[in-house]
Amino acid sequence: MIPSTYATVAQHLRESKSIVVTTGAGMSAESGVPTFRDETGLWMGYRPEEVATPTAFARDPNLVWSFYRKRRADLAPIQPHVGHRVLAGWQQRFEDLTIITQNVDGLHERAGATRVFELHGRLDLTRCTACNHQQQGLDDLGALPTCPNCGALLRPAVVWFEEMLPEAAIVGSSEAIDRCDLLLVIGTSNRVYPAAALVEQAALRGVPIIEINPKPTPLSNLAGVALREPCGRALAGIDAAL
Ligand code: BV8
Ligand code: ZN
Repeated sequence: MIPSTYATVAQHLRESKSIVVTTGAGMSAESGVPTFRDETGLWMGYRPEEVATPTAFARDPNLVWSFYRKRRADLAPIQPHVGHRVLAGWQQRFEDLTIITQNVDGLHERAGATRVFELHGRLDLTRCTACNHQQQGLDDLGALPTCPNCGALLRPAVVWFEEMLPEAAIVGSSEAIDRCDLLLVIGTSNRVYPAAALVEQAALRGVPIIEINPKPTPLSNLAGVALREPCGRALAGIDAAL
């Protein structure tokens, strides 16, 4: 017996021509990546808005880099879970399915997803603060790495608070939202903008919105269907109902 909500979501997917799935830190929770705002809302003892900013990095590059050095080390052994694999499989099954993620862990791509907009960059990419040098990988770069080209400090190639999102990602995401006739919102607290504005943009178009999150969010009122459960189980259940 398939619970109605899985069958309902499966029906929406089958009837849609253009699907967008937006994901946040909750999408990676079942892979063992800590979320930002669950429980204490602290991020390994810090508030994200206090360490993930250019001001914090300028003020104390050692602290900010040590924070990312630990997250990079923690990410190295982590694998995508069934939910990442289901979404990647749906990109083969459905004609037009775009994933828009706030996550910087690269797990959608590792699971085989092909069309992914990464709004906030990637933790496994490091770039120079002064020239256009960048390097791929999660190897330990030491306490405070400097650029092999010009000697300036290196930084994680992620989007910090108060920084603009990559133009191509935000334009591509907005176009996907303008084209879609179904939006799944998975594992995000919908607190960070402009990522959360994409959900509001879809709602303004009257697109059916399905939220998959154990807890409600400030934008839950925009969702016609809410699956209040972990996304790995929900996505596997919906996939079985297709
Ligand atoms: C911008 C990369 C224009 C870094 C991140 C004042 C000055 C400047 C800007 C602002 C300001 N006030 C507000 C802003 C805008 C600001 C913002 O939105 N602030 C918030 C805090 C209010 N945004 C920005 O600054 C953006 N840039 O606006 O530029 C500008 C420029 C200059 C001046 C003004 C404006 C940049 C935002 C990007 C920040 N970078 N990450 C890094 O990772 O180190 S954000 C960070 O939060 C992550 O990317 C994360 O993904 C993201 C959002 O969090 P969520 O993904 O939603 O995660 P969260 O933990 O919150 O929630 C997890 C959810 O999962 C929960 O709901 C939970 O219930 C659920 N869950 C848990 N387990 C599961 C699950 N769901 C399903 N299954 C499970 N198993
Ligand atoms: Zn350099």
